[in-house]
Formats: sequence, C-alpha cells, structure tokens
Amino acid sequence: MEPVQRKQRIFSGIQPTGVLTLGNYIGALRNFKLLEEEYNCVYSIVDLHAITVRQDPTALRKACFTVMSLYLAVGLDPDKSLIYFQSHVPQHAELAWVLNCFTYMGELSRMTQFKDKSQRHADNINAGLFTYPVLMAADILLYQTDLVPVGADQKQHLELARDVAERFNNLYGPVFVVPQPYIPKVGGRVMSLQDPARKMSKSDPEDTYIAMLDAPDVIRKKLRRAVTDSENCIRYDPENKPGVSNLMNILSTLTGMSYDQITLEYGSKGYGGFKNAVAEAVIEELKPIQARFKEYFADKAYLEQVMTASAQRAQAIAGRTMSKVRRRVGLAPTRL
Ligand code: ATP
Ligand code: LTN
Repeated sequence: MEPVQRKQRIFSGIQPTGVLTLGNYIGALRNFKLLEEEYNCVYSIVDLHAITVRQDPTALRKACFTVMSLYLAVGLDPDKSLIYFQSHVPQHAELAWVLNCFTYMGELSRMTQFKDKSQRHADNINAGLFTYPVLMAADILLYQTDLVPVGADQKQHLELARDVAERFNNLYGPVFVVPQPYIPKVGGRVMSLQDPARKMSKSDPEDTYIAMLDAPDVIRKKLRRAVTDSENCIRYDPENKPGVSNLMNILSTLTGMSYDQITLEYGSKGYGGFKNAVAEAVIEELKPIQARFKEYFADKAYLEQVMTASAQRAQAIAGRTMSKVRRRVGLAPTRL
C-alpha cells in the first residue's frame, strides 16, 4: 500500500491597504489559486500588519472585505483553503511576542522594507513597523508552513523567518517547520509604470499601478502612458530597457508567451501596438475576476460565514503550535 503523505502546507498573506494591484495579483494572488489543489493552503488578510502605518478605520474595515472578496473572486475555495482575518486568530500576536524575544535588533535594522517605509512615513516610525517581520514570521511558523508564495520583495523577510525558526529549534528542539519561499520565476516583481526601477506599489500615485478593479479604459490609458524608452524596439533587457521589459514580463505571465515570441509578434508594431496588446491581455484576465468580485463583495453574510469558519479552523492549528511553544519555553500550561 502507498504510504499516505501529508499534503504540504502553504501560508501567505496580503495587507488590506488601498486597492490591490496587478503586482499583487501576478506576484501573489494568482499563484494562491494555482497552488490550491496541491497543497493545504492558509491565506490570511493581514490586518495587524496594515496598522503599522496609520489607517482610517472605516477604510480599513472596507479594505478587509475587499481583499477577502478578491481572494474568492480569483477562485479560491473556502472549503479547501482557509481565508480569514489575521486579527481573528489571537495566536498570531501571541507568537509574535515570543519570537520578538528571539530576534535581534541588528537583523531587523537591515530590512529594506523597514528602511523604505520609515522614509515614507517619517512622522510615524513606530515599533510595530520595526518588528513587522517578526509578526510575519509568526504568521508563517504558527501553521508549520512548508512553502510561502510571495513576490520577490518579500524574500528578505522570509529569510528572517527561516533564521528565527532555526534559532528557536536549535534551542528547544524541532518545534517549527522551516519554511521555503515560493517566488515565481516569471512575474515575481512587477515594476511601476512610471518608474520601472521601483516595484509597482499600491502606496504610490495612481498612474504608477494598475489596480485589479480598474475599468478597461483606465487600464488602457495607464498602459498607453507607461514609461518606455526612445529605441522603439521590443526586446527583453531589464537593465537597459526596464520599461519595455516590465511590460513584456506582464504579457508573458498572463498569456504564457515567451519573450522571443513577444518580440517576434509585436516587434514590428511599435510601442503603441505592443502597449495595446498588453492592455487587452490585462483586461481579459481581470474581467471575470471583477465580475465575481462584485457578487462576493455584495454578499456580506457569505463573507462573514467564510471568515468565521476559517478563523475557527485556523485557531485550532495555531493553538497546537502555541501550546508546544509555551511548553518548550517554560510558560506554565493554561487550563483555559
Ligand atoms: P505596499 O506596496 O503598500 O507596501 P504591498 O503590496 O507590497 O504593499 P502586500 O499587500 O502585503 O504589500 O503584498 C501582498 C503580496 O503581493 C506580497 O506577496 C508581495 O510580495 C506581492 N507584491 C506586492 N507588490 C508586488 C509587485 N510589484 N510585484 C510582485 N509581487 C508583488
Ligand atoms: N509582509 C507581506 C505581507 C505578509 C505576508 C505574511 C506574506 C504578512 N504576513 C506571511 C506571506 C506570509 C507584505 O508586505 N507583502
């Protein structure tokens, strides 16, 4: 008889801040769906991470349900995957505290996202922003995660999570699975339409990103205005032609065309024709997602049912890890 193998576990999270971009979709969300069949997936809406920068409470609450609706709209199945709000599972914050005591200031000071965000929010460089990667490590380690699908910008955070897990395991024995990153080879980093040296980010001005919920005309307009170069030649060369290469990356991920095929097909059509093709591919991809989004977002009762059922199941898994951690660290067992 074949040995029964446990399906490997996936964990990932997206912050409910602003609108999700094509970068979030290509770097993360799209893969969430692709991995759902093969793995046990836990997909969180990481609201505790979102409050490391100041949020308007009403907008934050709405963004939480928006992201949950987008999770469902890309086709995630709540019977297979857990889809819940991070703050509904208190073990995330609890483990984060414990792991804070196993993470060094020096390690956190090296995080480029912290440096970047403290520049952008110079008036509010709070301790949460600094220890953000520890909460992220807690998210991942709580579920004994094997694989973490993220965009390339999160690689450094993931390495920290691995280091902290190994440090803890060396001290107390094998408590945590040490997670591996799952960063897509194509599409791992979608760049800004206006400054292709920077990643496409929902915290930047509107014309730099395509939002997953942008209308077709808006998508066409933003892509028409995307920065390229004056060479009028379609060739993949991220160093010398970052704008064109970024658009090729988007088109390639969405259509499956190779870079050579793209050069062959659009090389003679000029940047105008090429940008139109990218726009149509994006519109085509997002159209069904946007239609489903509308339905889910309008059905609050269903969203609440999903979030509650998933959080309950998540708490059961997270609670088991937390009991182990308490025992190993020497905290008295709770009878609550
Ligand atoms: P911000 O840009 O406001 O800091 P963010 O979009 O980076 O936020 P999240 O919403 O938490 O932060 O990101 C969710 C996921 O999307 C992460 O896995 C991240 O790696 C991925 N992601 C974000 N931007 C891009 C991008 N430009 N290209 C590829 N993946 C991305
Ligand atoms: N830090 C990530 C969001 C995030 C995450 C996670 C991703 C928080 N916890 C756990 C993967 C696994 C970001 O800023 N994109």
